[in-house]
Amino acid sequence: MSIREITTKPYLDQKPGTAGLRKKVAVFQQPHYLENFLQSIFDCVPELKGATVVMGGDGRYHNRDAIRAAIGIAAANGVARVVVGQGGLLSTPAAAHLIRKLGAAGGFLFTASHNPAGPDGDFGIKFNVAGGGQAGEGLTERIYGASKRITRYRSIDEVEIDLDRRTTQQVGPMQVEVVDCVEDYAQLMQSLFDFDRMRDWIKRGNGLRFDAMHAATGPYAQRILVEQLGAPPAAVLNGSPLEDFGGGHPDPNLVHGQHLVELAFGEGAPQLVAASDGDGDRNMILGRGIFVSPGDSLAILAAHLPRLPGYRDGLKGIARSMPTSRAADRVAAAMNVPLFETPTGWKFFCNLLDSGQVTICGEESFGTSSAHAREKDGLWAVLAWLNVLALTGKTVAEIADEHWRRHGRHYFQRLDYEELAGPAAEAVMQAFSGSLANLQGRTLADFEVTLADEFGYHDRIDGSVAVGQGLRVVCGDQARIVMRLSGTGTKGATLRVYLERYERDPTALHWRPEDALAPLAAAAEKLGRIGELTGRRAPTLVT
Ligand code: VG1
Ligand code: CO
Repeated sequence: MSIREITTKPYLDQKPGTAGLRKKVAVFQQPHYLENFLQSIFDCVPELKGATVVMGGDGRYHNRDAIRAAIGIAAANGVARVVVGQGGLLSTPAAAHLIRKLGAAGGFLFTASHNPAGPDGDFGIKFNVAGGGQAGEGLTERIYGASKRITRYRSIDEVEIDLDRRTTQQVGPMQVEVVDCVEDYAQLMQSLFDFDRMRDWIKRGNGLRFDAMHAATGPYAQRILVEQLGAPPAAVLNGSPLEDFGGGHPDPNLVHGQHLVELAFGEGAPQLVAASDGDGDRNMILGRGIFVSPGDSLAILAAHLPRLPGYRDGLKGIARSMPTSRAADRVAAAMNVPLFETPTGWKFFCNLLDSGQVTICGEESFGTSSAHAREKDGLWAVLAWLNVLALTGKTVAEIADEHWRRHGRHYFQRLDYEELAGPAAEAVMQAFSGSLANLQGRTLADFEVTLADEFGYHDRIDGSVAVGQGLRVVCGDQARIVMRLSGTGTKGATLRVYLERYERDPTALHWRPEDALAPLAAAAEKLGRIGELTGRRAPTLVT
């Protein structure tokens, strides 16, 4: 193996967003673009040398080429062993688990999550550190800094690797082990949930449908739901991973998962209808005639978790991202465990998980997971729900209803204004921010404003501070409006407006969220002057 030093010039746009670096495929295909970023990681993380590194992706277009390039760069940078999922596939949670299980020094996850794929779609890379969690803010900044100064990268001449054969191959002194992408993950799930009980539940004829959206979770769902839990093969929809995700948009929400909503609300609906996203870290949960909002899902799972095998010791604490509904706060209070509020992005949960302070975490963006991994985990959430259904013998609607009657209901909606011109999106943030100063004590849509500020986070474990993490108007426990700009888009700017309203009167538990939240939507529009500044009369996406 001959190592080459290849001269390169920096690209100045390799700043990772909320979760990794995401760009159009064409951007990643520019000469040395991917190599520059990978080498910048190696330059900032010397621990990778002589260690094990995990690699895999969500199977999208450019995945195999990227893995080959990464193997070459890893070999030239002195990595001892690369462990890669067969076919180049690993869901994000499975990769996080492998990193942890193998004691790897890190992992490269080739994914742009739920963003569409194909030659005209998006590509991306997440770098996860030892332990399995995403690189934190500090390291991410250093990598970005290195990418702006890079002048050379190291690679080897030819990488000849068969990604489809489960064997150990040699690339110079480096070992490349191609592993079954599901096995370790499936074992982990078996250690957390009551598979016998879930099998019985399915055997008794309770219907289940899981949509893998032609992305990473297909093989996982096939092995776990069909082969291990005995669900009929038809229970898994779109189970074969495709490079373009079948032309779809693997974002499990009310818009891109509308066919699932129709299924759940239609005649003879299955008891549980679910989906995950491109890289398998998000989840959507529906039952007969009901959609479970992600904030409710977090709260309900937290309340039930101690009854599931992997969590019998009880909960240490619950964490949620700031915009996520405060339904989990009620459960934490009732269970007498701490509740942590962090900025958007899973990386902010990792220190809390590592230090054993929380057991379950969630985000409103269809992300839920527990201390079993350092990433959100779509299939985990589906199995947790399945286990709760099997354990209680109740329906999803009954479980949600009981929860609301006990804790009250947090109506929640997120309004996304996508592909805005950057300055227009900034102008809305400015307008909203400008209105915060004199809001306190005033009445907003019938609620009294108790706090209006910009959210910042002080991580007590590593002392880091994250500022500018979203603008919020809080009306006590009653209501909230939050505004922030997305950090995952690849086209223009996306403005996210989050609305939340709490009701505990038994007669107010079954409103339509859009009706319950209409006054807050109007208030947000007014404070941010959204229509005037963006020319948009309505959001592009409501979830
Ligand atoms: C979005 C979500 C955030 C999530 C992130 C990555 O970020 O809001 O909650 O952690 O995507 O999820 P943003 O900055 O666009 O709002 V994934 O499934 O893309 O890894
Ligand atoms: Co994802």
